[in-house]
Amino acid sequence: MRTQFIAVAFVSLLLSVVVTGTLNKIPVERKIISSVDSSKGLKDYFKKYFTMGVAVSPRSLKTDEAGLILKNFSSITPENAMKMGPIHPRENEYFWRDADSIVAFAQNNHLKIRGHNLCWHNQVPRWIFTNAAGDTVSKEVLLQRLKEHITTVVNRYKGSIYAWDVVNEAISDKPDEYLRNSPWLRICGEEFIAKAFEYAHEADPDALLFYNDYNEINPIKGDKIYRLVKSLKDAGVPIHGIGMQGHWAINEPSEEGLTNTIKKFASLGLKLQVTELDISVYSKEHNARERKPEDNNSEFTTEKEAAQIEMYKRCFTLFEKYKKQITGITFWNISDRSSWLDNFPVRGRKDYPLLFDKNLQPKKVFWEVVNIKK
Ligand code: HAH
Repeated sequence: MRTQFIAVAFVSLLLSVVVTGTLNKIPVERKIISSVDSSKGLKDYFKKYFTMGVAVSPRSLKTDEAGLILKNFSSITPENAMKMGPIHPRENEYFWRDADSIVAFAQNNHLKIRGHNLCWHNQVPRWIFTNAAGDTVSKEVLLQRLKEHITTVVNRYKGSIYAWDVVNEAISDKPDEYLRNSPWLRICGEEFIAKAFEYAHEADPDALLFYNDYNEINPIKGDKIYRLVKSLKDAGVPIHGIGMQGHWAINEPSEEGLTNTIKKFASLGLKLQVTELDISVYSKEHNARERKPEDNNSEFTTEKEAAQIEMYKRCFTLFEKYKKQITGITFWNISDRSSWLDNFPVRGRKDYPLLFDKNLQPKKVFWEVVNIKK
C-alpha cells in the first residue's frame, strides 16, 4: 500500500516536472505575440480574407509535408502535374496519375484546387507545334489541338477545380515588345489567348478563369498585362481574374510598386489573386544564369532573415489593406526543404523563400506574418 502511494506520488512529481519543462520551452516569439495561438495554422489567421494555398507535388502529399499542408492551407495547386507537357505527353495520350492523385487528396481533405495551367510556352509537350513530318503545324491545327487539350483537361476535373490559370506568361519581358515571341504567338497570332479562355469556359462555365504572369510589379510589364486583360474583357472574353505570381525577393516589390499594381489591376473590376508567392533571400533576377563564386554564400544568415521578414511584412500589410480586391494567396512550394528557387536563376544555389524551414517548423517570419494587424 505504502509503496504504491510512494510510486504514484513519484510519478505525479515526474509528470509535473516534464509538463512545466515543456511549457518553459515555448519559443519566446510565441509568448510575446498576443494574437498568436500555435494550434492555429496560416489559413485560420487569414480565414476572413483570403484562401491560403500552396503548390504541391504528388510526392509531397505522401510525406510529413501532408500534415503541414492540412494544418496551414485550404487550397492546393499542382506545381507541375497539370502542365501540358506532363499531362499530355503524346497527341493521343494523357498521363493522369499525378494530377488525379492531387485531386483525390484535395477531395478527401476538403481542400480547394487552383488548376495550373492550360496554355504556356514552357513545359510544353514535344509534339504540340509540329506534324508527323516535323513541320510546323498551321494555325487551324494548333487551335484545334489547344481546344482538344483544354476541353479534355478542364472537363475531367470539372466541379473539383474552382479556378484555372488559363494562359500563363504570354506577355514579353522586353520593354519594346508587347506579347512574348512564343510558338503560340508565331503560329496563331494574338488570338490563341482569347481562344484558350473560350475553350475553358465552354468546358466548365462555373470555373473562375485567370490570366497569370510574373514581374507584374514592373510598371512597363504591368501596363502590358493591364492592356491585354482589358482588351480581353472589352471583347467579351470570359476572363474573371488576374494572377499576380508574386515571385519576389528581399529587394522587391517596393511599397509603392505593389500598391500601384494592385490598384491598377483592381480597376479592371476582376478578382486578384497572388498565385505563386515566395520571397527569395537573394536580389531578384528574372533570367537563368551560370553560377558565380559569390553564389557559394548560400547560408540563411540573420541578415537575410531580417530582410526577408521586412519584405513579407510589407507584402502582407498591403494584402490586408487591399483584402477586398485580393481573394487568394498561394505559396509556390511548401517549405524551405525544397523550392524551385533552389535551381532558378542559379542551379543548385539554396534559397529559403517560404514561411516554414527545412524541418517544416514555422520560421520567425511566419509569426511576423500572422501577427500583422487585422
Ligand atoms: C513560374 N514562372 C511558373 O508559372 C510556374 O509554373 C513554375 O513552376 C515556376 C515559376 C516564373 C518565371 C519563369 O517561368 C521564368 C522566368 C522568371 C519567372
